[in-house]
Amino acid sequence: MKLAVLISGSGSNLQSFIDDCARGALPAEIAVVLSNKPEAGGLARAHAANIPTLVVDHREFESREAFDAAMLEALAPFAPDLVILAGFMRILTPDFIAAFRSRLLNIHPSLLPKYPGLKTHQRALDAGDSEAGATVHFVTEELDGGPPVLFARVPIEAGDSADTLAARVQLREHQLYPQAARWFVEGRLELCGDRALLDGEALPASGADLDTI
Ligand code: NHR
Ligand code: GAR
Repeated sequence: MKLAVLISGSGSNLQSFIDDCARGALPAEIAVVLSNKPEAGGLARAHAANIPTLVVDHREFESREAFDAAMLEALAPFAPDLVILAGFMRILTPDFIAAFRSRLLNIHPSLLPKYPGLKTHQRALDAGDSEAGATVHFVTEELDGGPPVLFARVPIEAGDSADTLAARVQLREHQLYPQAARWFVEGRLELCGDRALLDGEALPASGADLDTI
């Protein structure tokens, strides 16, 4: 199965995919890495792993529709079976989502449905939450609202800042995301209407818990 990984930043989640593919833990090939930012650190990770890269800079387009059309055109020759949003920071238009419906995953740094959108760690701290986490979900038109697949909880500790919490959550992300992708690559995970199915059975509304699978 061929993956396309979309990034905007350092690409530590991309690295977990590169490493898992290399050691055979994820039976897939990363066909291409696309960044909307020319300076994204993840591009160097892709180069180091001999993975083709694309830069489609959103600032060069007049509209979200034009930007998404350019990404679709750039990705088309690689014919990805699964598109992985890994710290990709541009909201996608319905046309992009339609092109990859049911084969588009995101990792979001909160326990969805809590804290969709940005600044999740600061919001969890401000709310006095005792735990945070990350959730892998199918991407739909509704921002961070597509069916959850798999989540991992992370404790919030006294003295945490958004940065220390983010670092703790990211360590779990690197286990969580390849596991969800593995289910998809193995043909066990599918999107059916507004539910995610694993082995043909509906997953819980908040997804499966990485600690209990
Ligand atoms: N697109 C759709 N249609 N649906 C989702 O669920 C999406 C999506 C695109 C990205 C990732 C998401 C996250 O995990 C994601 C999910 C960016 C923003 C955002 O507000 C919000 C959520 C997510 C990603 N982006 C600003 C925008 O105007 C730009 C912010 C920036 O460039 O730093 O696009 O959190
Ligand atoms: C990850 O923590 C991911 O959950 C988050 O950005 C980070 C990317 O790190 N995603 C979002 O905030 C999406 N809006 P990485 O570039 O090192 O993988």
